[in-house]
Amino acid sequence: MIDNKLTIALPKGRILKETLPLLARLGIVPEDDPDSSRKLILNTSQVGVKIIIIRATDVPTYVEYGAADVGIAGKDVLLEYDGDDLYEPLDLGIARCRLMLAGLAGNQKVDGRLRVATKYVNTARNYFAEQGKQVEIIKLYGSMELAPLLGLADQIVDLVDTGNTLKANGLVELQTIAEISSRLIVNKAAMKMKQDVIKPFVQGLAEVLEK
Ligand code: PRT
Ligand code: MG
Repeated sequence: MIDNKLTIALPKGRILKETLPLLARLGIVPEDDPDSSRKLILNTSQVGVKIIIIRATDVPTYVEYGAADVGIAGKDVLLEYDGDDLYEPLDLGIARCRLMLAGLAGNQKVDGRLRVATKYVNTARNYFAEQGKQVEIIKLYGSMELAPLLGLADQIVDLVDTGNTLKANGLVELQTIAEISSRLIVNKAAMKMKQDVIKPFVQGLAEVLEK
């Protein structure tokens, strides 16, 4: 079905907070306050433009399958995402941080294979494979900083911004794996079939970013 509507997928949390002002400058303002509303689909000040609010890790999935035409996701989420049917036309430069390898301060002896805890298992595996290192990756869903403290893992792969979280837990930065910021992603079919709406949207966002 071809229509001229635009559905934008946004993750809740810090990316949403930093994205709403950019959309507002394009004249796209949600009708309900995303912080207080329980609605998952928000109408906006522009007829036909909807915002859906979902988990950060679900944004690429909604966009790849065309359930949303465009979305905004952290590069960390995109690196980890197991699909490649997405366009990534814009770096929004928001929600910046680094994906890092970190470990306990001081020299750490590792018996046998290095154990690395992370929620970014694909990215971590690729990173160590590129270095020709055999490591054991342990999947966690949060609070990675805890793993080395309790001996669950020797090191972690996690996002670092100020470094305060690492420091507070006696961990130090070992290596930067990737510089992270949020990206606009676009469904490939929509990019062709809905050019009339998508092109001005991408262009408008690019202009807002330049100012
Ligand atoms: O559900 P989930 O927790 O996965 O995501 P969320 O809905 O809570 O989203 P949110 O608000 O945590 O944002 C996630 C996205 O924001 C990430 O995918 C990144 O692209 C981006 N981002 C930018 C960050 C950070 N900076 C960041 N510092 N996401 C998380 N952190 C965490 C980090 O994991 C660590 O625990 O903040 C802590 C480190 O911060 P510092 O300042 O102490 O170093
Ligand atoms: Mg979080």
